[in-house]
Amino acid sequence: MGLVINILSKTGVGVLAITAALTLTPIKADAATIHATSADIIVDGPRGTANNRDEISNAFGAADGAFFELGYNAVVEFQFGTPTGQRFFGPGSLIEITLNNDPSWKEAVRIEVGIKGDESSFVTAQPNPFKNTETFANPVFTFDGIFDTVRLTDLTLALFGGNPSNLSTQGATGGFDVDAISVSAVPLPAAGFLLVGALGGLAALRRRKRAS
Ligand SMILES: [Ca+2]
Ligand SMILES: [Ca+2]
Repeated sequence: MGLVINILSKTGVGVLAITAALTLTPIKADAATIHATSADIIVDGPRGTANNRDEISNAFGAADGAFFELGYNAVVEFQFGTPTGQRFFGPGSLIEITLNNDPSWKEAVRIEVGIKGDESSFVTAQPNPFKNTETFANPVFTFDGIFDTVRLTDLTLALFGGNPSNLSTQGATGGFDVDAISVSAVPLPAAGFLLVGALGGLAALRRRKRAS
């Protein structure tokens, strides 16, 4: 038995250690980018209809030029990944359809992140407000922690004015136009269990080796 355990400890432990290393490595370095895959309109607001901007699924997936207009003062919560509701960390990216287009079509949002249904968990991301008039090399928003929901609150009317009763005129921009939102996926629980399993296996093998 001593020989068998010895071989196990030399080969098995090596494999387990490599498994643990591979499991850990991608967490921060090459975290998968996940896009919005579902949304709930918490507070609706007046928006236009041109270019299918009233279609919320235009805000899902990677940036493609199709967009969803939040509507003045609207509050919308987005979730991410497949299956949706995946946990994530920052930074995030928010693509507005006329980004970097000051002075036309000025729009802004407040970005918050939190755990769905737990109001006390929500924190405000930076920059706040997030304005499409700013020049972004990369339209990034930042925050600390792990969450499952990005909440956008339209601030366009409050910051830039507009005319909610006539969304078809120049200067009445409607709310913020969301082409795409993305964040970094927290690896699925399976990865964590693998790691725990590997470490548990290591400890067990060490105990057995000592016992022999
Ligand atoms: Ca708009
Ligand atoms: Ca889009």
